[in-house]
Amino acid sequence: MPFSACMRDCYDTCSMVAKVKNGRLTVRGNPKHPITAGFLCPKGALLPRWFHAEDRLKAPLIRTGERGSGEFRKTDWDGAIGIIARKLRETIEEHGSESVLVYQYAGDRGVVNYAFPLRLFHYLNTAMLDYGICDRAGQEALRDVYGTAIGMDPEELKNQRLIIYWGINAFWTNLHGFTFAKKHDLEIWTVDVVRTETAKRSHRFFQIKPDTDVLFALGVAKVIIEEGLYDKAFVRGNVYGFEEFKNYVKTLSLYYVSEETGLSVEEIETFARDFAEKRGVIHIGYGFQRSLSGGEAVRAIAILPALVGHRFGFIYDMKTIDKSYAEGAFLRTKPAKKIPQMKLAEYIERGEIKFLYIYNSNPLASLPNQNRLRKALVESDVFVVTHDIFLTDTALYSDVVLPANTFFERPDIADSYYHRYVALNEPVARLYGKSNSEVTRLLAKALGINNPYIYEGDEDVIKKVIEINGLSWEELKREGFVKVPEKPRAWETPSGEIEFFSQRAVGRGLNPFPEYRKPEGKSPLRLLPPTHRMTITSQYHNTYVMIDPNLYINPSDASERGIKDGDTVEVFNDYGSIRTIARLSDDVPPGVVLLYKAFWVKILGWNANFLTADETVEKYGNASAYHSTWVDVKRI
Ligand SMILES: Nc1nc2c(c(=O)[nH]1)N[C@H]1C(S)=C(S)[C@@H](COP(=O)(O)OP(=O)(O)OC[C@H]3O[C@@H](n4cnc5c(=O)[nH]c(N)nc54)[C@H](O)[C@@H]3O)O[C@H]1N2
Ligand SMILES: Nc1nc2c(c(=O)[nH]1)N[C@H]1C(S)=C(S)[C@@H](COP(=O)(O)OP(=O)(O)OC[C@H]3O[C@@H](n4cnc5c(=O)[nH]c(N)nc54)[C@H](O)[C@@H]3O)O[C@H]1N2
Ligand SMILES: [Mo]
Repeated sequence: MPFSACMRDCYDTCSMVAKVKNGRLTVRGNPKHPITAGFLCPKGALLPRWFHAEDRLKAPLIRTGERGSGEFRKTDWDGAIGIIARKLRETIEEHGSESVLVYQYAGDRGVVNYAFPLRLFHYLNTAMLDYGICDRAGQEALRDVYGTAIGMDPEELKNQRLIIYWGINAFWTNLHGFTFAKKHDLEIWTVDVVRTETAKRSHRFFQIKPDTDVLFALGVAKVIIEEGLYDKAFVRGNVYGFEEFKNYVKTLSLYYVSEETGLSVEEIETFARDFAEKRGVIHIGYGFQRSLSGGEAVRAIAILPALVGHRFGFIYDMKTIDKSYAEGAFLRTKPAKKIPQMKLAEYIERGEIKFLYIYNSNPLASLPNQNRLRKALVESDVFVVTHDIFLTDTALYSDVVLPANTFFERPDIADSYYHRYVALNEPVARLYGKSNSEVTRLLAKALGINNPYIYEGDEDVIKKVIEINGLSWEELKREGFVKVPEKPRAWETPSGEIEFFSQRAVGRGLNPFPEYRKPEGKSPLRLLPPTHRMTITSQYHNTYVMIDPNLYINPSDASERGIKDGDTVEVFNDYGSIRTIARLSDDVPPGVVLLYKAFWVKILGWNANFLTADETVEKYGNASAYHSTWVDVKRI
């Protein structure tokens, strides 16, 4: 049976076995894959529903009404590609190649389908995205301390005693990782603002106030150092700036840490003592670092595993294979103008983007401050092309919409940002639409481009990437996955050591040590917009429907506002306002409200991103700050 790889933007990158019988797709987890372990998450198990969805796009569309109106006419592929090619050529002639932007993200993580279209845009020397939506602040922070954001192979957890899920709802977002830790009998702790499903299944839960992680981690470090619990030989031989760091935390009062974080002094001390004794490993989440203090928090947390003698005692990112061949940046003849992903609206407002080609992403659901982005699109003359499987909100605001196929319909391979396996994906059927690479080739042909790289076949690209990385094609074909061996590596910092005193951070004008800033907002309640169990950002909202659009609020905040469970409420701030149902819950602490991630606006009429902050954290790569959002709520 053919192997599939779940291409979703998810830690687990599952290897699956798929088949189509009597026209219906069935999938199951590959039993041999050590992380997938023969089972799928609830979203994976429903993939056939997504694949067979009635509302999949079947023909290219040309917009006939206002942006967002949903008025389109159908056309054929030649017609649509012809229009796009003509417009692209005209735009480049009139405004230069840098007025063209390709906006893509991880809607499909296949090496070919993620990267191949970029070959065309590199060849045309267009502007490119500087990614900042997801994990950027943490990337920068870990580089400040270790010179890399690539941590431990999670399979090494077999030999560990304690895993801490710090700001990650692993039971929802990394189910196979969470199950692996359980299976190997690790002790599990969670640090989160919300009593999540992960927290409920952990041995210990540290419920922290938002944005105070920097202080908590520094407080823990202080106890470990001052009680002499750290690995002295390791620190002496491998840490840069330990004495200065020790002096830095000396002045920190644990009472202050307790007051700010909401954790008792005893909780901070027992965390420190048990963490040191059990030499804990920390899985640092992506969600919580999307805030104004996220980078500083990750820097502080990153210090803890090193104190107890781990060379790379964190899990954050994993880059096992070199995928640059698929992307083909070598086709450029001049350096790329980089546009920060979070500043899309600002660049459109300034008239710097005249042609926008979007694939693998749904920015009209996923970017913050939707009112601003939508207004910018409506008021500008930017020509927008969207290539997607569905008529998303982004598609509704586009001039041309192209139907995409799914990963069940084409070959590819995928790596994971969590584990060390590459998975094979073989096509099982063809229903509708074209792959990202097919569209690239059609467009190149219509533009009269002759460069052979842009016409390379998917299978050739896949085999070349496998070869470049020294992996076995035979093993991949036989098992459906192959493990990428880990090479010995050093810390890629200026000193070559783990930098508690970060020279790289100083180079960006930051304090050498992580700094705490009291979180402040204009409105009284902190809005958290985290992941939902049944979606991947906006994906599956239309197909799985089991979404939860309610506002979760602590009973004390609700009663202050006269709100009862089930009441309709307005949630508002300077960015916008939305209406939904309030649910009273002790899982969210006082002062905090929660709305799940980035659902389809065309279904709900709103989503959390009509409220989220579009500020960026400049010193951490213009990273997003979704979690630094404040709102108020009233009953209506
Ligand atoms: N089911 C599902 N899985 C997914 C996704 C999805 O949408 N749904 N999305 C995928 C993507 S794109 C990503 S990036 C990952 C994200 O994976 P996670 O990092 O697990 O995602 P989030 O739910 O955004 O954030 C994790 C937690 O951070 C907590 N948090 C918020 N503020 C703070 C804080 O100040 N301190 C602390 N300690 N915690 C805080 C939130 O309460 C939340 O429980 O998941 C991937 N997997
Ligand atoms: N409120 C709030 N907003 C958030 C976040 C949050 O925590 N809260 N998290 C942020 C994070 S971490 C991330 S990573 C971003 C993600 O934001 P996006 O990149 O916009 O992610 P998705 O919503 O998954 O959209 C992916 C789109 O790609 C399409 N697609 C899937 N496969 C293919 C394919 O093979 N070809 C083509 N052409 N299209 C395909 C899907 O149908 C879908 O419409 O969202 C961010 N937005
Ligand atoms: Mo993400």
